[in-house]
Amino acid sequence: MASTGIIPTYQRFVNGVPVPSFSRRSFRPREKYLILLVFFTLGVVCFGSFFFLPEFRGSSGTVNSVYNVYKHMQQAGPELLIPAPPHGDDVSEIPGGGKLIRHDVEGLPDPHKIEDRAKLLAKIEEAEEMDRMRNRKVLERPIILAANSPSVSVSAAVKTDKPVLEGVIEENNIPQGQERIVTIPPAPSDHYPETNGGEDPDPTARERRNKIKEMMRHAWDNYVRYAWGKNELRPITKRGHSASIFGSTSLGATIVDGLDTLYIMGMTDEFKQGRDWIANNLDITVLTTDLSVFETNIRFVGGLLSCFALTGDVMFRDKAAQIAEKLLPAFQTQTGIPNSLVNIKSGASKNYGWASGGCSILSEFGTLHLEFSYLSDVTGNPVFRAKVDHIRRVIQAMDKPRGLYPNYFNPKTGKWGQHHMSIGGLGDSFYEYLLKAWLQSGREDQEARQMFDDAMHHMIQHMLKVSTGGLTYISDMKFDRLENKMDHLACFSGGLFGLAAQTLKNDMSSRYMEIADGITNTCHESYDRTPVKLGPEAFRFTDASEAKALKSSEKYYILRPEVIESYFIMWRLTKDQKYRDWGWEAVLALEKHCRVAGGYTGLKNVYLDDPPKDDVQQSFFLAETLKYLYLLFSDDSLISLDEWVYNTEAHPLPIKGVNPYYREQV
Ligand code: DMJ
Repeated sequence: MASTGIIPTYQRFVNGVPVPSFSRRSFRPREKYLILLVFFTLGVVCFGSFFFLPEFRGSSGTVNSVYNVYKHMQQAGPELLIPAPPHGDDVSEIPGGGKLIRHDVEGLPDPHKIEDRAKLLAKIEEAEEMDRMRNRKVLERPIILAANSPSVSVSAAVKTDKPVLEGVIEENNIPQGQERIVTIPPAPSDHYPETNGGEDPDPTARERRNKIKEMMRHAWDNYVRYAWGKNELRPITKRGHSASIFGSTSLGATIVDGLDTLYIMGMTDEFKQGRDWIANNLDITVLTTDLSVFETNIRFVGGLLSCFALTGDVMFRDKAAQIAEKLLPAFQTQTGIPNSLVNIKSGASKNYGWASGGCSILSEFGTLHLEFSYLSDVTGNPVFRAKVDHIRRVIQAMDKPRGLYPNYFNPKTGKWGQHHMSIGGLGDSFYEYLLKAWLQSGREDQEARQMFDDAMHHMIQHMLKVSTGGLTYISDMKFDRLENKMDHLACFSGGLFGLAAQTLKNDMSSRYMEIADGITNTCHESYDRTPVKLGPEAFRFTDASEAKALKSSEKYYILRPEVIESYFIMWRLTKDQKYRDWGWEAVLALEKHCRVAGGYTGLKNVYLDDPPKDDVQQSFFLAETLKYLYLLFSDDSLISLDEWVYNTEAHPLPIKGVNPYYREQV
């Protein structure tokens, strides 16, 4: 008799006769449903438990959790179901250093237990490292062991817990007194070490440095008060301002650009305030507008990477990577040379129409190398370095008119545009990044140094001039014609030649130093020959006039840093007091003519006693001008030139192999 109850009996009947269960071939539909239900419930419980494991619990909700679980399962691969058998004498790296050996002999420790132990050890090490980070003062020098043994090679660096300097120094490799050292890993914390030191023994220098810190406070506080989150401040009308280079959106450019200056000056509260704004608000992925690849790279990517290096806070690194990824579509051109502008939403990119019929610009595509290389090293993602290496290959393979690099390159045809050459606007930082790529690489990127020396050789031959009054300058060149003018932008080259002279002693170095001294002097003259003692945007050399602007469109000063940058570098290299004196003249002039109640403004005509003001506090005033002034009056240990290289926006990036703050992914 068939069961009529609600609960099934699982007894089958054939013609009313009970059939023994062992002879059954299949289940009844109700039984099948029940078994399926049991398996389904078990599956849900097992899978769901992943989400409650503390390791997988995401801080930002379900989507993260699902993604984390998915990632972990992906990583686990087949071992998720079948544990991998012990496999020979398997040696694996333990995160944080050391080696783990798994044996394949029965009775020896279970490999999974060893792995657990390794994970535990790694966690302990991580916790200890965080403790060390909390207790360490930033920019503290690593422990240095005297280089007694002349036989230790630079590449045979010893990895230890502590940064150690040892070994021989070779010309053209690591500078005197420097060696390869262990890098400090990124830290997930926001417990920043304080910036200490850098105080000069000279009391006047200390006093002046304090004054510059006060200027930074004035610039920053007013930005916070009147333009917080906007790109820049209008210090007279006391509101936000956005130059076209930032698109129309508020991206907090002043925060990102000025943040490492706050850090270096030890303005901890302000730094924290800026850091939190970046963490919570900076998101360029929502933009629908065009951004300048160059400006976004040097100010945003460079600024964030500098803060990452200084603090170890991975938030900065991740934001930098997120932004740089959004720039990558600009590289999708026939030659791989990026366009100037990229639309963040669509990925479409283009060049400026005025740039020799839609060319890419040398100083723009040539000023990505430092940030992109470093980004690859700290993220472990090779895509960024591949892009700039490709640019290098394309440019290097090109024929160069008289050995010079024109300012324009057509990314579609692979040909140069108009043959205009300059170490000022449109060319400048391309040359800067050749020298600095070599420095940043710990002097391993010999190709970059060679390209720099070749370019300078031809520039000296064709474009370097000395005026009737004895002023050294580098003119622009348009096809065969020299234009006897120098941009304010070109004044950084005083420091650049100095750095080139000092970092490699060869047959060019003394000539480089003469030029460095000459150009920095000329740029100072361009300041000194104005009533306000701040220099014009460009100055010319004629029979009647030297180092003065002649066109009204060249007479403005927009708080630019380049002249002061050269004072700073030349001071560090030569210790000639005149560079500090000139820097102080600039401070007095800035205070007298550019400081207003709401911050600092540019001037429209430096040849007037009381020039009209432009009402813009440029973000590079905080990033560069004030930073270089502060460092000019600090001692050499603060952001040492032996350990750091400044990107073109004055954001210091660590030198590979000699600076423990390099923090590459290992
Ligand atoms: C800065 O944004 C950078 O230095 C860039 O290389 C050109 N100059 C401006 C400031 O003058």
